[in-house]
Amino acid sequence: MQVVTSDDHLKHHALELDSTTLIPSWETPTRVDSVRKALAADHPFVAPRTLDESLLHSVHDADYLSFMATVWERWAAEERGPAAMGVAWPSRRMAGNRRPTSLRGLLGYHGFAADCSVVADTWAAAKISAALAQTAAEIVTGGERAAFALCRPPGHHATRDQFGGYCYINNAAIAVEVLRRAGHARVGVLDIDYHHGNGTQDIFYERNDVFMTSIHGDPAFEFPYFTGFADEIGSGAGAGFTRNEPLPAGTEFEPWFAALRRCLDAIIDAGCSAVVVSTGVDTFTEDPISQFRLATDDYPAIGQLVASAGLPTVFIMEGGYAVDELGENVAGILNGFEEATR
Ligand code: Q9C
Ligand code: ZN
Repeated sequence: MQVVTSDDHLKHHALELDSTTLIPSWETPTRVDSVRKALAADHPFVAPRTLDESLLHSVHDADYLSFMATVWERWAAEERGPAAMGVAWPSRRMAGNRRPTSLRGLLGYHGFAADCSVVADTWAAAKISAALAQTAAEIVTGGERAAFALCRPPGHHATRDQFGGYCYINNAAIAVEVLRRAGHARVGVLDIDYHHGNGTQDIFYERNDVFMTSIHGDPAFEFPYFTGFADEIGSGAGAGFTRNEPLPAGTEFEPWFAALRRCLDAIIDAGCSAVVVSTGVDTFTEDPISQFRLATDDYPAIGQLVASAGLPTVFIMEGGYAVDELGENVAGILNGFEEATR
């Protein structure tokens, strides 16, 4: 399977608030090395094509995009330290829909979590990451059965107008738009990252041309805490086109895999003609920030099941922080998929 990858992520390494200390983000540059090492022998690496900026505008609001393009410059001019992040976010019983003018205000307005900051090279890296997703989707619309975008930074937490959860541009949504523009009338999203794909859900919540599914740590205890409950099913034209599978801490492979079957069945039943897999492997038992118990040996079966749907498939890298095993776990999914399609 073609793996779309680039070195342009390397200079992006944000800081995150851990308890009361700013630490280097768990979302590290070394993650890409781990995945490349595990894929190098069996899969060709290809470079990204030029980003089609109109895709960014299909997925994100114009005021968010213009803010993100200039936030680091503004931050550096005000000399506020090594990483730009908010201190206050619109919250319950605040109207929350008026856009402030100051840098501090805008960082809160266009962000939603203190685990995520902007450094000098963040926006450049995020745009390349989006180009990786675009390219993988174009490889699939060009006739390949599947492709993998080794995206970094990840994307599934980024909403139409907010960064958070290590995500700035929603790469999975970019891939969906490429598939839609190429004529796929309805596209499924299978978000298997440990965390709820709140950003992807937000972007497509009122649409019936995208069927969004996510399996994740129950937001009652896990980040992003406020979305991903089973009763979130879409609204307006999109009612019934979102499916959430929140699961308890300590979930093992068997119940997790049963949830995956339900999601894939729902995508097939909805008549989707292509699928985007938000491929997080922070479901791994040894993940340092997550609480599911999948084993390295479990990952090939995930790829096999996804392949059994028979659909053109775009895999997008999301989370996974056990860096030593990250590559092997991703390779398990992709190799399982390929073995089942051979
Ligand atoms: N102390 C993705 O997997 N912050 N994002 C955790 C840990 C939230 C993860 C803080 C994790 C976001 C793409
Ligand atoms: Zn995650």
